Amino acid sequence: MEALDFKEIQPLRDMTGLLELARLIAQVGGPKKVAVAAAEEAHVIEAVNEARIEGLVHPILFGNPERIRRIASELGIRTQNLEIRHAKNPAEAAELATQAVSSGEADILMKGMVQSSDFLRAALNREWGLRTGRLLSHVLIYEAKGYDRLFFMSDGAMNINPDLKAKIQIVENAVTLAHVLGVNPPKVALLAAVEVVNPEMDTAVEDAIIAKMADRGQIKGAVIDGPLALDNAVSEEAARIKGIKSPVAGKADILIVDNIDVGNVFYKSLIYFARVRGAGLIMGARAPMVLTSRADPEEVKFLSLATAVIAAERLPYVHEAV
Ligand code: COD
Repeated sequence: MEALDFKEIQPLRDMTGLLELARLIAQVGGPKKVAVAAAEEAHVIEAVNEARIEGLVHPILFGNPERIRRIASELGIRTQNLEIRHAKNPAEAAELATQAVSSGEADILMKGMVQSSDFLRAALNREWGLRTGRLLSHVLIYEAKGYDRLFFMSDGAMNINPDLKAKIQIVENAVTLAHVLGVNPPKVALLAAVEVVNPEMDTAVEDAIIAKMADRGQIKGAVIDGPLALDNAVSEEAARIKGIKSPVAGKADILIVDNIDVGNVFYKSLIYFARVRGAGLIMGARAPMVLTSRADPEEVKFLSLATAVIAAERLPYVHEAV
């Protein structure tokens, strides 16, 4: 019998399916190694420990060993099961965890109790970081009531105010993650407040340029349109009422926002008000990176790890196919 590989998969439609695939990958190939930068935070320890018990990951925790052990004990976690490595401060923990991934010792990098900007700067370090020459960007993956598909939203956590060139790479990174989760080709909506190209709205003009580039085959692997307002991107009825004729309208898988403020409020509204199950990954680096907000619920961190396990396994196949 041929060995089971994960080159071809069915499109994942919800977090339950995503978790099942992550479990299967770990069953077949063993747990992925995850290097955690500054692990002295309860939600992080809980999430990596749950993923460890499920066999998804083998965590290597960088930080203050005493504090990590104390938090773990308070959570009822047996510390002898954890691999802990000393770092004298969060910046050093970010450096050591990043090096564990860039040296190939670990498969996934995860942010703990360290400022996002310090964590990201470590990943961008020219000597020992995880740069590929591509833009790094954050993608949120979430499921929503009443929809039979996963949504991808970017970028609400890394790129502050992307220009046209950066926005194109943000689209491409989100498309790569959709392919990783079997959604191929995904439908991409470039979000704006309007669905007409208003010359006074620079970002809507950029959206129209990106859509035209996609039409001409300059961006591959996805069906792309914009500008589209959120309602007519995800509701076929809204698109019909507004008379929008577009293969993406009402059917979008990927939602691209203009800047970090829009994306971050979008992300946190979903998690706090709508209580959706979500996960976040940084794409574009040499390995998947889990960057969740320090206050994010443990489930977001756990699901992000599961997504990273799939990405660590499938990214080489997805890159091969391009
Ligand atoms: N991808 C690849 N390379 C990048 C990126 C990127 N997204 N951003 C910067 N670089 C490279 C630049 O090309 C340059 O070579 C070097 O990194 C430094 O660039 P600067 O000076 O523009 O970058 P920094 O160090 O000032 O900032 C980069 C951050 C990622 C730290 C910054 O963009 C940031 O703070 N983003 C917001 C993070 C955040 O607070 N998120 C909160 C939500 S969790």
